[in-house]
Amino acid sequence: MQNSLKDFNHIFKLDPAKEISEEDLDKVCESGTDAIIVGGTDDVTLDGVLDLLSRIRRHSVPCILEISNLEAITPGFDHYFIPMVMNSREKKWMMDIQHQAIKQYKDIMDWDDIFVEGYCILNENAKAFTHTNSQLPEDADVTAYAYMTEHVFHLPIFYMEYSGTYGDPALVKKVKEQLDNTLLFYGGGIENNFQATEMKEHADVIIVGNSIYTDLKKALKTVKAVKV
Ligand code: 1GP
Repeated sequence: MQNSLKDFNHIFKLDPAKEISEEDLDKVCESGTDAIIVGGTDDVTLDGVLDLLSRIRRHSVPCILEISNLEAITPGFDHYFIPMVMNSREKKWMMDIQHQAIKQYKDIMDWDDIFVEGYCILNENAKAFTHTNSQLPEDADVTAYAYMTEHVFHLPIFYMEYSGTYGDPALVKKVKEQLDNTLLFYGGGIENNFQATEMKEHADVIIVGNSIYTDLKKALKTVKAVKV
C-alpha cells in the first residue's frame, strides 16, 4: 500500500493557518521536494485548507492533506494522511476521531490514496502535544510504539513528531531498527542541510515545516541534502 510513498525522501509541510507569499510558495513547490503536506494544529479551517490547495495545485508537486479535524476535510488532494496519536492519554486521538471520520466518509474514501500514520509526539512543548493530551514516552516506549505500528496495526507510516524542536538522531536510528515494512517519517526542527542529512540517515522521509516560514533559503537547501 505504501508503494506510492516508498520513493519519497523529503516533504515540506505547510500550515493553513500561516501566511505565505506567492513567491515563497512557488519556491517551495518548485524546490524538488517529493510532496507538500497541508497540516497544522490550531486554527485549521476549511477555507485555509482550500486556499492552500488551490495555490499548490498550480504546480505539479503531489499534495497531501494531513487531517487534523473533521471540519477541514475536502476532496482534491492526491493523498490523505490520518494520524493516530499513539502516545495520547485519550482514546479520542487514537481511535474515536478516526472512527467518526470513517463513519461519515467511508463511502467516498479511496484507500489507495489514504495512509494512516502511527503518530508519536515527542516534543512536550509542541502545540500538538498539549492539544492531544499526550504523554512523553521513554525511548523504550517509542521503539515499542514503532513495533506496534508495524506488527499490531500494520500501518504504512510511523511518524516521529518533534514539531518545533530538533530530535534525537540516536533514537531515530533505534526506531528505524524496529521497522521492516512501515516507513519511518521524521519531522521537527530541521533548519539546515546538516540536520536534514543527519535525520535522513535513519528516517525514510524527513518533513520540514517551520523553517519554511523562518528561513526559507536554508529550508530549501534541505531538499538537495537528502536526495539520493
Ligand atoms: C511538523 O513534523 C513537522 O508537523 C515539521 O516540524 O515544523 O519543526 O519543521 P517543524
